[in-house]
Amino acid sequence: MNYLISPSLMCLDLMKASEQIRFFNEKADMLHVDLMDGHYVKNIALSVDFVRQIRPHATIPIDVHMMVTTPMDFVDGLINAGADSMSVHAETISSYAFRLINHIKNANKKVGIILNPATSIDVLTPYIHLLDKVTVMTVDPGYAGQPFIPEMVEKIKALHNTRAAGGHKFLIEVDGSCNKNTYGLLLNAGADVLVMGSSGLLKHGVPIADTWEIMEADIAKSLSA
Ligand code: S6P
Ligand code: MG
Repeated sequence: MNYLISPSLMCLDLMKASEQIRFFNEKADMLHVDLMDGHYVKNIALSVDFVRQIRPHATIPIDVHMMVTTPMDFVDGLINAGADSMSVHAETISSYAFRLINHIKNANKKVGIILNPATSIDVLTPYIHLLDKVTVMTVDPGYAGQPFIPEMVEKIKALHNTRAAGGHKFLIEVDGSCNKNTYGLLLNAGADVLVMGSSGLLKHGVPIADTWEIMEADIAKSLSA
């Protein structure tokens, strides 16, 4: 089974950030950057300037997860900073969804929609044909290290079926608590991209090459079970 790995950079070990990003350039498929404004979620994480700083050092796509109340205020900054793709929470764009999606696409960037655990996949219907990626949050957004919400497995399956029925091409991504307890459930349900954070990959104090090897072995084991 094919899958893509997107390490969540808010979980980097900051004292080893450059070493870990160089490692991901060789091993991972994209870099997941959590942008938080302290308003949409009650936490503050990475920034437009963080994207600008890592851009010259990243050789794989930089994918930004925008946990902000007004995404339109940040999109041009991210485009200029060199982000390759941007995903926004469906609830934050209802008054300007098409303007925002088309603005990102017209800049030749990829666009995704993020669904909170409490948000139905039905919200995607008007613009589903325009999307490059849909992310199912398997934790409420805002923090790393939260418990997995098992109800999301059926949602991933439903999204997978909707994609097939409509002939769509978007990737299905999962963000939150991707680890040895959930890999099999998520990938068998239809996930293409795993966002890897504190529970499955970024363990401070353990060399990244070691945790990567463990992650790969755990995924292989859960797929063969
Ligand atoms: C959460 C954020 C995520 C976390 C990731 C961490 O709001 O969007 O990207 O960084 O969930 O993974 P874990 O394994 O700590 O849950
Ligand atoms: Mg995220």
